[in-house]
Amino acid sequence: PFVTNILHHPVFLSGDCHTKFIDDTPELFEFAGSRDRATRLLKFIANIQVASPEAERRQCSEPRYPEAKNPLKPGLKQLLDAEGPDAVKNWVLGQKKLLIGDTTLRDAHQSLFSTRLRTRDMVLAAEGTADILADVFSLEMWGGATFDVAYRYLHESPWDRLDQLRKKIPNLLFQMLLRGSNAVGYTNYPDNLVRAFVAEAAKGGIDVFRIFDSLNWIPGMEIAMDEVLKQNKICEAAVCYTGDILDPRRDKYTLKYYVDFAKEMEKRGAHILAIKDMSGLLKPYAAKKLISTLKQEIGIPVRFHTHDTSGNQVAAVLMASEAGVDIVDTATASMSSLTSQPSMSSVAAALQGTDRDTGFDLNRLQELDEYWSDVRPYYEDFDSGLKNPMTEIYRYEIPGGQYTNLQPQVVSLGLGDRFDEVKEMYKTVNDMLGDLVKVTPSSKMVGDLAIFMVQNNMTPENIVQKGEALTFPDSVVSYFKGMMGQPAWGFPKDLQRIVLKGEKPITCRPGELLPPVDFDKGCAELRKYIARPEDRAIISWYLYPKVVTEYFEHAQEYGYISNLDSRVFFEGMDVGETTQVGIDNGKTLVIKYLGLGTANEDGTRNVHFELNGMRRDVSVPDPA
Ligand code: 3PY
Ligand code: ZN
Repeated sequence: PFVTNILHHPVFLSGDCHTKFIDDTPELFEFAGSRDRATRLLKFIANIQVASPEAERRQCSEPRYPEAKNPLKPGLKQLLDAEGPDAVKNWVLGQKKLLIGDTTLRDAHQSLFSTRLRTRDMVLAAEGTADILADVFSLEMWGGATFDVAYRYLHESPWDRLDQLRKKIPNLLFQMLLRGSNAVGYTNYPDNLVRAFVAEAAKGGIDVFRIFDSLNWIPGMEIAMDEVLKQNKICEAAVCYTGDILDPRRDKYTLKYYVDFAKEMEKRGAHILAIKDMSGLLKPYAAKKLISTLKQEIGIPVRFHTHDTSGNQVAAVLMASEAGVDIVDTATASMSSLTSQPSMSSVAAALQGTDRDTGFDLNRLQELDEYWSDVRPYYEDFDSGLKNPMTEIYRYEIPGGQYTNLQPQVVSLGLGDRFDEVKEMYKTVNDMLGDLVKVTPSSKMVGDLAIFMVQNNMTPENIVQKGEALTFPDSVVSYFKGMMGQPAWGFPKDLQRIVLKGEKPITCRPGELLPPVDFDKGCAELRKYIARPEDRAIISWYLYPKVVTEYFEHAQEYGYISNLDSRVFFEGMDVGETTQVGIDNGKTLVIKYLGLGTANEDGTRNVHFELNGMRRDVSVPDPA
């Protein structure tokens, strides 16, 4: 009813769409309450029950929750808010201990189970986290792939995640990963959209922005860095690490390359320089060399981010610590290691009694480890299942997050038995393109091209000839067009011609050509779904129009389901099982599942529940 209300409203039809219109037009809200929120929730559960009636549901016990035992003290968040980013930078430089960043709520689950961690499971541990991790440098809990995945697969708003965590964790610096002009997406966006996104994230509570470009192309970082500085937040500029500085045959990504980049970042006002080792390639002795050199060459704090795919990275962290690194990234032990970050407890234990002792209490860290080890089984279906460290990562150079996604992607294309070939082709493509930095989105492009070449039986020798007749994957076209920026050593010209099929590549910053987005237009579009689209919703819609539209459609159909227990969300309920769902105004719905009913002639099936003690049946389409 709302949709028709608004679309047929004369003011709307006149095209005059301002916030005022909604404020001035209360009749648009008549739909509110017309659809029963409980029924929508029951329908959501009923769909899961109907889709997997026989499935063996995983039994998970109630997690052991970490406790908040101490009154919260003002933390670095308060220092930043009161005195600004330079005060935080100087505080870091004055510390003797090794500072720790925690990635559990972002990179760890992105790299271990395809970014599926739900806000609810984060929030249930939030108060304990605020206490136990009171001395971390920052909590990485936003950005990267979490933005898209939250909307697309979890049907929840990443902004809501930010709000909920902020409320319960007022003391810690919140950090996000920002892909420069690609923001939290896979392609360059118009400058005004990148700026609006940064400003809104800052307003929502992000304090530290780790900014990188997927080709280490500095113009791709400019707009985002500039806006973070304008917002008076912490600008952590990242150089993506690839190759091997200790291998003289890898003569593109040398020590000098990284030092020059770091100096440029310092000159441009970065408060922190991050070495972003997304594939875990910075070996222990290389870490020592790189960090001791950087500490001599630049005056801002140096931070080390890595993935432990090879099993070598606790050692690399310790070498970095010896070399004077200021901050390292780790994850809670039960969310650490392999494609994720090294374990916080391991690093803390290794440094006990040294002059770089982190000060963390291992017993308290264990409370967090226990919680996350109890929660992980909910996500088993998305878990990569990797069992052992792999030094093959030094050959393939595949980022932690991509490694766990590549296999299911290859399987879904029916190439499951050719995964080894795809990995080998990933390396071949990298060599063919001139040795690239591979991180989202350039890594996705390399992966897409590798799969495409395996599918079409292509080799570097025949790709130009065979490629004449083929349409290349979108990411590959976008890359060769220059829409991901410029690779330091240029494009292979023959291949570029074949991929672009006559289209002209660009050589400038894509943001100079992309027309600014018109936020009023996005606002009008979203009013089909929500009465008062907030700026954040409009920004999200421009980043991911289709995904965000589907998110709002889902919300219209099923309501906001983010308070649903994760076991129910992923697995459904056993007959006789009860679950409680908090809705607004402090109300709780008590839902008991009674079982599947009969199939109806119209292709639906009845599903029986008890809602707050009263029998409620809903019918949903039956795929069987
Ligand atoms: C992302 O861009 O999401 C990454 O984690 C890159 O490492
Ligand atoms: Zn990472």
